[in-house]
Amino acid sequence: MSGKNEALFKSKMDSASLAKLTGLENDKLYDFLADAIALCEPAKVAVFDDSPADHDAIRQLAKDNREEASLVMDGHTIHFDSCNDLARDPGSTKYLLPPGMTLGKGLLAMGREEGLKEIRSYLAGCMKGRTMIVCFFCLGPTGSVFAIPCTQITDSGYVAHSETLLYRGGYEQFRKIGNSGEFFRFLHSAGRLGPDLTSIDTDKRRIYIDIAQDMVLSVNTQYAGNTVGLKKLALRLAIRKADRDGWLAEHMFTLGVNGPGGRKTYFCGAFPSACGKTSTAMLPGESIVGDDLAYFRVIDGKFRAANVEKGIFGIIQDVNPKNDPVIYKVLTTPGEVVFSNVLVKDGKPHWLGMGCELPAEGVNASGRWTKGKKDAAGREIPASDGNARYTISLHRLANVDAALNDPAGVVVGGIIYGGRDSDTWAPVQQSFSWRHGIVTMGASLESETTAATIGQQGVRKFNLMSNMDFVAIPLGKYIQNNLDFAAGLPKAPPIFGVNYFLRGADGNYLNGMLDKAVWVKWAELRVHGQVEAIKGPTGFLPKYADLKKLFGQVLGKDYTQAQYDEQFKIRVKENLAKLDRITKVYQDIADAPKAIFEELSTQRDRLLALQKAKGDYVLPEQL
Ligand code: SPV
Ligand code: MN
Repeated sequence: MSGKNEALFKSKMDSASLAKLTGLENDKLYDFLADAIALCEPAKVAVFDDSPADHDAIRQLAKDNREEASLVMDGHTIHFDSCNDLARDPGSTKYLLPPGMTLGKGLLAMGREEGLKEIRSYLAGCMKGRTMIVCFFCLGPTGSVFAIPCTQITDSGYVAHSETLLYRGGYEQFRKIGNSGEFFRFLHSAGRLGPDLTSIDTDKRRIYIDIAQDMVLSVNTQYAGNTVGLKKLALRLAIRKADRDGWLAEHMFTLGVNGPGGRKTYFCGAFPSACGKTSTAMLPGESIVGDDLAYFRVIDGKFRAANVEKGIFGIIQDVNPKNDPVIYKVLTTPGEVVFSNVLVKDGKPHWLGMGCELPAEGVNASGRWTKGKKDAAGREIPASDGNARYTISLHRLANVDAALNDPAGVVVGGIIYGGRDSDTWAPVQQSFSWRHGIVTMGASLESETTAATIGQQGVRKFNLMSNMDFVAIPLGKYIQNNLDFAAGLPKAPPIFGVNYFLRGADGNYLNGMLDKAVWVKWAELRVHGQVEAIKGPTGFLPKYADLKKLFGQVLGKDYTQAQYDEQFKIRVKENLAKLDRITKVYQDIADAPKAIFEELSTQRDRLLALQKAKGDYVLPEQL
């Protein structure tokens, strides 16, 4: 450590913190910290390692800072964000580009120098009178080929506490990398705080990704998606690192599906929000490895995935004993849970869709709340926010998979891409090949955004592999990396497309909430070649008899031919319209791989041929 850094650190920290820092022998880290101290001017600096005592101290700090308050149940705390700060802010999240570099269409970026100047002006002096927290976490299982050590500097005990729940400790990992290894750096400040301890200057909220330095700076915000460095901020850096090193960083869950004879097959799945991602990852009777982020690597010729995280930052709305019994139990029993932006009454958390009547008053992100309270724009404020969340560690769940921390990750048997439309995609189908799946499923994901009024079509939003907000390299390159990833493998995992949201002529959903359990079991059998399928124009479709059997086995439900026909009939016209929309998207992307246009065009040929022969709506039996 340089004498200058040492003197600065000594002036700000106690001997225990200094010893932890000295133990790391990492000059790049010391320079990062010294710069952060000089810029943010904290009253003191506290360094935390992976020990339970230090994690207790972080938990306590979140309470001492009054960013979290204890609820009546042991281990439960509540955190509120500002009313203007309840979700990720893609509009204020930008890549900082060195001179001469471009990322292409669809990625928000600005010049590095200009961006650093702006955000550093907001960070200047922001921690006066506060404690700067310095902690270390690891993306992926520690000691594994997936592991990326990270350091988080923040003035928020809530951010650090969330990270202790969501990520594996990284202090020991830092010791291992010494002076030479790569690591990601995150500097965050909540900025000026109001009397309720929430960020005031949310109009100056900035999340800037300094890609040249593997560093993210974030200020004037508290919402975890903007502040917890290892979550979506690190995903952007990881996508760049994966591009450099030849692997993939994906916005995917990892699920273990139990097959016949005690076999377990792992699936990774990408779904835009509100398309059924968590409920698929938490399917009853299966096991969860992760609900949000996966790294893919080929190891010894096998396609393997690891959960980047070890916890869940999940949407709480509609978690109830009927639909999510496992999560509900964790949220209603003693043990560590951070609730955010729910309604609190008498020290208890309440949220929309929890399965019981909510109190008519209490405290929520808007402050004291009574039913009917309106916001500044005159809109009624709901009891709890639609993006209110819970933060827990995965080990609390009864269905956590034993391989969660396996340094080799799990072998991926299949990939699932889940969209949301009322009238186009079949409930489940399998692609013809890796390339066909990547292009017509992953790179064609759309989700209807409106709470579709009966009969009316929702507004469809394109979301490339559900990773659109996080792709940090040109979009075409990202797709090409996906296409190439499985190319050298003896057997690429089959790719499945699912859609849980088809509606009938009466506007009602054609499927029950739990039918996805059947689709996943069918996919499991397909991975092992144990059921046949019907070749349609957009993929392999299940046979009625196989689904009928699975509905009986998995859900104890009957499944009629009429239901099957309505759900799986090929909607030729709507599929052609979708192809038009997607083709248009890619015509606008300068580096879109040729494979995209080839796959989309052959899919169109197949659909047109079918339309000519059999019309706009065709039953699988007619193929
Ligand atoms: C998502 O929005 O995809 C999340 C939550 O998983 S956030 O941390 O906000 O990204
Ligand atoms: Mn996510």
